[in-house]
This record gives sequence, C-alpha cells and structure tokens, in this order.
Amino acid sequence: PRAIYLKDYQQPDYWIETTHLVFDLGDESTRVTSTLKFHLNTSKKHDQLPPLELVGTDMELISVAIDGQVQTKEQYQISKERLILQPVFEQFETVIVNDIKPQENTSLEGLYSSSSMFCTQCEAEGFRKITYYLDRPDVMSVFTTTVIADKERFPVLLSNGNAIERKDLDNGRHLVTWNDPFKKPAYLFALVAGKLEFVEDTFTTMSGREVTLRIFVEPHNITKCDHAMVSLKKSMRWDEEVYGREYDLDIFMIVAVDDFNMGAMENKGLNIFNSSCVLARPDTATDATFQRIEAIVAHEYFHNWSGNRVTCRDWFQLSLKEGFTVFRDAEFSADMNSRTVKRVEDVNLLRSHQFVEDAGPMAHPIRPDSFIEINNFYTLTVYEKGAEVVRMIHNIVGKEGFRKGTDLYFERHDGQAVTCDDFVKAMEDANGVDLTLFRNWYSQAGTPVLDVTDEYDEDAQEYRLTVKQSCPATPGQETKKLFHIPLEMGLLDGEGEPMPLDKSGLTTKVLDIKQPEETFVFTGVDERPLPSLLRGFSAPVHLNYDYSREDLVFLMSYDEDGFNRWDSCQRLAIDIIMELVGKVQKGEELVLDSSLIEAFGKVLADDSLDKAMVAELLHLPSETYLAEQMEVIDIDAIHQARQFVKQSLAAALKDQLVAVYNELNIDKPYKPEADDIAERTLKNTCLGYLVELDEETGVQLAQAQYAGAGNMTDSMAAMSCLASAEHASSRPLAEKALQEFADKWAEDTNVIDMWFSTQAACHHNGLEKVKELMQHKAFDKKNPNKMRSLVGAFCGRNLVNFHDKSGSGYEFLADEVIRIDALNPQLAARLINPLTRWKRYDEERRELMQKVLKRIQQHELSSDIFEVVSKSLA
Ligand code: HT7
Ligand code: ZN
Repeated sequence: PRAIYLKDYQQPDYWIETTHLVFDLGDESTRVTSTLKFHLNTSKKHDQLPPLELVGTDMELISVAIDGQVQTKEQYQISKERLILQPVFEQFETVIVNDIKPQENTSLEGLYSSSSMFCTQCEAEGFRKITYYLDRPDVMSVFTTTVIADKERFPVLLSNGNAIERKDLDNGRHLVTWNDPFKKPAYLFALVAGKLEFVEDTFTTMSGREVTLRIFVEPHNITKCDHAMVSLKKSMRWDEEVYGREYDLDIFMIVAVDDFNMGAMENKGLNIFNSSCVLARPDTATDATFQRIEAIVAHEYFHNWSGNRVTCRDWFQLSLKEGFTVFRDAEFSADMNSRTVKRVEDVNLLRSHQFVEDAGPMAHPIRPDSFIEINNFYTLTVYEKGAEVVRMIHNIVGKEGFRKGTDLYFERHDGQAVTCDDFVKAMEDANGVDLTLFRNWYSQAGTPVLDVTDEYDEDAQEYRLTVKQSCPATPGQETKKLFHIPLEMGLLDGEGEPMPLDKSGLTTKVLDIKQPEETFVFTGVDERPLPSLLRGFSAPVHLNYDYSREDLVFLMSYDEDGFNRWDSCQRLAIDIIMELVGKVQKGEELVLDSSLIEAFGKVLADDSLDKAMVAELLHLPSETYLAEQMEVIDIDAIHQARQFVKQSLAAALKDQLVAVYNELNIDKPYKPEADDIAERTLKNTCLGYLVELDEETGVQLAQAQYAGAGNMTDSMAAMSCLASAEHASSRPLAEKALQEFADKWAEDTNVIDMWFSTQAACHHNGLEKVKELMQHKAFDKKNPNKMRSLVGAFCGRNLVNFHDKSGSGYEFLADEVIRIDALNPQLAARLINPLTRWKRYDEERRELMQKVLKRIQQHELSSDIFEVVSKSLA
C-alpha cells in the first residue's frame, strides 16, 4: 500500500453530469447497469483526450459501451482496481454492466446484506465496490436510481431523492425509481431494500413547505422510533433558527440496520443508521442512549448543509464537514440540555482520547497531509479537535460574526466541493479578520501546551500573567510554527468575587496568544488575585499553572465559569490520585487527603447546583486520562489508587450519598428530559459510590433498584453496580441479575450488546469471561456492534485485565484483529487501537505488545491495518 498526498491533488479529467443506475437484486448476485454522461474538464490543459480511469473493486465486468458502441477487450484496460477507457469525444455516454455479490460482502462497504435487507455504505470509498466510477468527492452528479427486487421479500425499495416511478414486473418482482435533483458525490449515494415498516410524521419548513419524515425499521422495532422522530423535528427547527438552513427535498428518510461500521451516515435524503443509534424505548434504552440518539440524528441531519449541499473537495478536507458538523451538533445538544454539562462531556472525551491520539504514532493534523487508507482518518482528531477549531473561530468572531461567516460560506459554495481554507476564508471575508496564524491549527498535529506563570506587584497594584506556548513534536513534524490560541480568563479576589479586568469592568476576557511568550499586564489590581484560566476550555491545549490544592478548592466554589469549577475539581482529584499512585508504587500506606472529601461533601450538599453538574463533579477522572499523566503508564497502580479514592470517599460520605440517593429514588414515569436525566444520573452516581463500600448497604440498594426498576437506565445502572461491587455479598446477586437480564432481553440485539459490554468492562472479569461470552448464542463474530461490545470494551475499558502481565490480552486482541481484518478491515483497524500506544508502558509490556504487533505484520493485511501497524512500530 502507498500513501497519497494532499499536495498532489488535481482536478479530475472528466466530470459526470448524470448517473443512472439500475440494480437488479438477486439471490446470489446483483446486476448493476450504470449509464453515465461525461464531459471533459476544460479547466485543465489537455494535448489530447486523456484516458478515463474509473475505479472499481470486487466486481465482475459484464460489458462496457461508449456512445452505444460495445467495447472489445482490446479497447479497454482492466485491473483489480481500475477500468480504463479511451474516449474519442469531449462529451460521451458510457453504459457499464457489472455483477456484485452483496450477500458475500462482509466489509460493510458498498452494497451488502444485513439481516434480511440490503443496504449501502459508500463513504468514503465504498461506491467503487458497487460499480466502476469516478469515486471521489469533487465529482458531483445528478443521480437516478432504479431498484428491482422480489416484491414479497423486499416490498420497500429506497434510494436518494424523490420516488418518481413504481411498477410491478413479472415473476413477483417490482421496481421503484428514485431521482435526486441535487448534484452529489458518489459517497452520498444510498440504496435500501427490505421488508420494513415505518413511522411517519411531517415537518413544515420555515418557508411553509411540508416535508414527509419516515423512519424505516424491521417490524419488531416499530415501537422504538418515537424518540428519533422527535429528535429529527427538533434538529430541523434548530437548523432553521440558528443557521437559517431549511430542508430541501419533499421527503427525509432514516433506516435502521444492525450491521454497520459506525454510528450513522448522512446519505442525501436517506440517512442510514446503526440500529443502536436510532432505536429507543424507555424499557430498552438508557438515558445515555436517548441522548446519543438525539445528538446523532441531529449530526446526520445537519450534514444536509454542512457536507451535502457544500461538500469536500478531497478526503484531506474531511474535517471541513465533520469538524463543523460536530460543532453544530454540540451546540444543538447544549441548547436542548445543559450547556455546561455538554461542554464537560465533550472536553472529557477530547482530553481522555483525542489528546492521546495526538500524542501517539497516528497523530495527524485535523487536515492530514497524507494517508494510506482514508478510513483510518475518521478520527477523534478530525471530528472532535476539528470541532474545537471551529469553536475557536466562533469565539474569535463572536456569535453574530460566525453566522455571517456561515451564511457567506453556504451562499458562496452551495453545490460545490470545497476546502477547509474556503471555510476559513468565508469567516475572514464576512468579518474582516485575519486568520493567517490561526490556519496553523489545520496543518499541525499535536496538543499545544500553555505554561502560565504570574507575578503580583502590590506597590504598583499590577498583576502580570506570562504565557508561553509550545507544541511537542509529532510524526513527520519535528518543529512547529506558532498557533493563535484564544485563552479565556478571569481573576478572583480573596472573597471569590470576580475582579474587573479593565476599565470597562469586564470580568472575563479572551487573551489572544500569538507569540512564543507574552506577558499581559492588569493594572489597578488591589490584591493578589487567583487566575481562572482557559474558561469554557477556550482552546484544545494543555494548560499548566501551579495551583495549590487550596486554590483548586477555592475555584471549585467560587469561579463564575461553570466549566472551570468542574475542571478545578478534576485537577484536584488528579493531583491527589497521582500522589497516591506514587505511594502505591513505593508500597507506602495510602491515606486520602481530606480536601477531596470536604470538596465532594460540599458538592453533594449544594442544592443550588444542577444535578447533572453534581454528578459530573463527583465523577473521578478516568483511568485513561490518569494514564496520560504518567510518563511510564503503571495501570495497576492507577487502578489501585483510583479504587482507593472511590472507596474512601464512599466511606467518608456514606450518609450524604445514601440521603441524596434516597431523595432521588422516586418512582415516576420515564421521560428522556434533561431534568429527569440529571436526577437519574446523580442517583446512579451515588449508587456507584455506595457499592464500593466494604459492607452491604450499597449492594442492597442496587439489588432493590434492579428488582424494581421501571426503565432501562435504572436497571442497567443497578446491574453494572452489582457486577462491579466490592463486597462479597454482591457476587451471587450479580450473577442472578445478569442471568435474568440475559433471559429477558435475549431477542433484543441492542440490549444484549449493553449486557456484553457491562461484563467485558467490569474490572472483576478477566479474559476468560470475555472468551466465554464470545461463545454465547447472541454473540456474532462478524457484527461490529457485538465485537465492539465485547472485544472493544475489554481492551479499551477493562485496562487492568487487558494489560495483564502475562500478555494474554495482547495475544487475544492480535488474534481477533487478524481474523477480523480478513472480513472487515475498517472494524479491525479500530479494534487494534489499544495496542498502538505500546511505547508508553513498562519494558515488559512494551515488549509483549511490540511482539504481537510484529506478529500481525507477518500476515497478509488490508491497507487499513497495514497503515496502523507500520506507523505504530515506526
Ligand atoms: N459521515 C459518516 C462517516 C463515515 C461512516 C459512517 C458509517 C459507516 C462507515 C463510515 N465511514 C465514514 C458519518 C458521520 O460522520 O456523520
Ligand atoms: Zn459526520
């Protein structure tokens, strides 16, 4: 496999005006007939008509004709990945007939079968598994699609746009033709065929057009569509109100499928969803699932403008649509729920996982400059850091400036395939700002570091804040250029009151960091202040400032910025846990600093706080994030220290935890609404602490909650608390609950996945348990959700057991990756992730992980795994 480079980008030699596809879906194979109208790209210089190089894999060519002339084998070249034709006119039409085998397609790219249906996944380069084409996002065409299939088994035949013809044919077959009037790249093409039912609703757009909304599911899931429908309508309204963007077709469809590589796909007018990201009923889905569905439905819907109407010129520009759309969905969720809690969740994800990626062997800028396999670049960096970069632009130009910028961007580029730079340019032009230095965020990898120091001069009543920026080297980028970093900050006086930062009386402001080192002077400061830095996490950076534990407790109580109150609590917990990690390593006695107990006690007692925020404050930093604080990761010591802190807090705050638990443990009808979710989250957080006690209190509460739970949130929480509880009395109760749960939900594939992942992630369970669960009748070794819920959860969340000193976890993951790579490379390349950070572990584990990576390398690999393994070992 070879790398391709952004610097080599060239426009195609030909454009495709119209694409007409006919799919004849058969029992063994599917015949695809494609009729394409081409014309020469005259903006490029040509001495003679260039060859037409179409890409296509895993298919059998039946015939090819140009302008009605069937081409003989001498007239075209065909290889494993290409069909090369020689046109004789600047405008011409091709008719290509080829056969594909969707029933044998395990990669879940292109056309494939899932349960009893057919569906497609074309992003990024799946269309080339359907027919020979110019499968690149800058080639945009008007698609007409005819689907033919057995009417009894496939009564529903869907594609993009509007249905323009329906007809019954001979032999019990039927045909439906769809036309999508909007030009689109092939990656947005979709087809679905199956015995599906749908729920229907309507939405009246701001200009008064009525749009039909349909969610298609297999019949047994028809009762689980309401939440997605409500979420869709909220998203449509929000995009009109906040961005002035209206939906453009007469129908919008969502289809749920069980076999899917990611969460969902924004195909024009026909979104296809992983069933786990769309189906929910109070008894089958947790609050987290309800919220995830709302966010993903919104994300995919928002792509209709940020991705579909304006798309990417090439795949290096992926963050143009993904970073922007994640920013849009985050703002939507913030508006629908608690803004601060949403910010905390997103920053948690970024710091525990994206920062790790940005410091590892696969680190890349949000606009990568080269790749071997594009599927490896659907990363937290492109998505989440990409969204942070858009957020920084939003903060620099302000809310109204940002809207002016997006209006200009959509107006300028509607119907085009463009670059990240076009987005930044629209922001600059609409606001008269210069984002030259800011552009380095697009081209440089690595998490920048801000080292902040301060001085107070009492005589001069001056406070000086000095900020130094740096960025560690990343693969291929030894030295870095400067970043433009917006640093939002404020100052607190000794009473915890916000201090004015200038004559205008502002108490929070953004410092634009653009130099290697800068000092900001605040005058008229009559006492030594305590700085509150990086408010709202105004930039995706590491911020170092020498806060004492006392400072952090003070900020937790008084900072006017809600995000920083939470962050101070995290910093305090990290400081304390990391000190204990050192003690574990030295075999010293562990004692919990009382400041954390007092701080958590105060949080629990504070009735004025949003309950969701209380739950976030009580959440100890994850083992993954703690691991990032160590030069050489000692996962056992981290686990031991963190458990010790959790248990000590539970013991010290038992009465308060029980009181809050009881206060919130009220029987009321389930509603997936912010206030109710907050109450359940806090209640179950308290339960999570109480089951850490070395006595039966927590176990009994969990047992009672499990027995009486009226919704899946409480039931799952109680079951996983029982499974992870410390006290011996929990073991038989946990076994019983897990068994009952499996019996009750045996037929519900998404619920069973949660049952698998709860057990795989539980620190009491080792590899043997995972292997045992892989033999369970509900487990399917080819299904991505199943693999993620067992193998992914064990290797990514059950760190002490995955990193067992024997190396058994590593050997297991390597075996699974090799097996899956032959079937579904995209899935394999995601599962292998925990092995890629091998250099961060102790020597013994380093060697064991390196050994299995080298073993994987001995096999015949997909480009996906080849890229990840070779970059990891480099
Ligand atoms: N744009 C989509 C990204 C995607 C994908 C989705 C499902 C399966 C395979 C996929 N490859 C790439 C999803 C999104 O970001 O909205
Ligand atoms: Zn997306």
